[in-house]
Amino acid sequence: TDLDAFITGLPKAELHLHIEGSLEPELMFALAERNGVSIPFASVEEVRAAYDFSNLQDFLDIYYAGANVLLTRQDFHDLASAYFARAAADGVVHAELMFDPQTHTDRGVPFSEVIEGLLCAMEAARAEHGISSSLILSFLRHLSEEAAFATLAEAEPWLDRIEAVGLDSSEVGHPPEKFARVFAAARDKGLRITAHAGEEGPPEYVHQALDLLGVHRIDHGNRALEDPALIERLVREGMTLTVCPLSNHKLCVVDDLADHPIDAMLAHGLKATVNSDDPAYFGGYVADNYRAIAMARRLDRDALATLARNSFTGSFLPDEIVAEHL
Ligand code: ES4
Ligand code: ZN
Repeated sequence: TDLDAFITGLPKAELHLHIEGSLEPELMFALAERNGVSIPFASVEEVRAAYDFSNLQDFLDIYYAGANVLLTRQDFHDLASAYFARAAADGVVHAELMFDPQTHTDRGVPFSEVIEGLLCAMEAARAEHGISSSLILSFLRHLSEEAAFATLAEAEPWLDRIEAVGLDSSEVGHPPEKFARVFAAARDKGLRITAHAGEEGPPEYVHQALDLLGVHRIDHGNRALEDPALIERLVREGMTLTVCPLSNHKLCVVDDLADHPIDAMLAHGLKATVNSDDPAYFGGYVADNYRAIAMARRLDRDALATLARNSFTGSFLPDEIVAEHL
């Protein structure tokens, strides 16, 4: 349709994408076989049927189980290559990939295998698809501060190839304040900062991400809308929110996509963006997210263009490169 073509044709940056969340069931089976790893599913259909979540933790349990098939640098390369091919077809020209090293190092997979596989695919994506990309190392917030410090130390040899650090996994009960010191250390190393906040957690966690982590953007941020003073602050600071409509629906952050607050965010003057989060698990890549939210909220082309523009201004690209994309 015309709308599909318009959305695909809009140059977009993807700012909120967990590369482990782009593991499609078909690749999960192929890697399970290649690596001799058993998975708790008999078929691709059975995997897809299990993707029926009522909250974030339901999803995370399955997402971490799926990641068990990833063992070698070739696996991480193949995973990211598949994502880039799909993103290119959607009109993504720049992608900032989150990866969860602890999900792999805790299973005995060396940090080097994870990151070298991803970096190899990123280089190929530039050559094959003209997509630029960078890496965001995300700490798992259900694990300890000490474990996050150990992960930052392991990343040391690759810090010139890591753009930012992030914070993901189970939000409630693991507030940003738990990681204030490790994020200060990351900032001292010149890394940029992002954190999931206000997905399931309260507005207070968004305040903490700003005050205690020094974030340059907020992943999700939906629940900031419950706090008028916080909205005003996010607008004043020009803070980008990386919103993920299909994720929000699948994880019951919103009951119905028709009630999604994306246009309310834009109306407040918030710098909202549209992203896929974990596309293999939530039923679509970035263009699917634009399409779904455009239909559900009757967004016009101006609004879609604003969302796409925000994805560049909210990126960690240098200002002069951002300007080339506007
Ligand atoms: C995630 Cl949707 C979401 N929220 C928090 N942590 C995550 N890790 C992967 N996807
Ligand atoms: Zn996320």
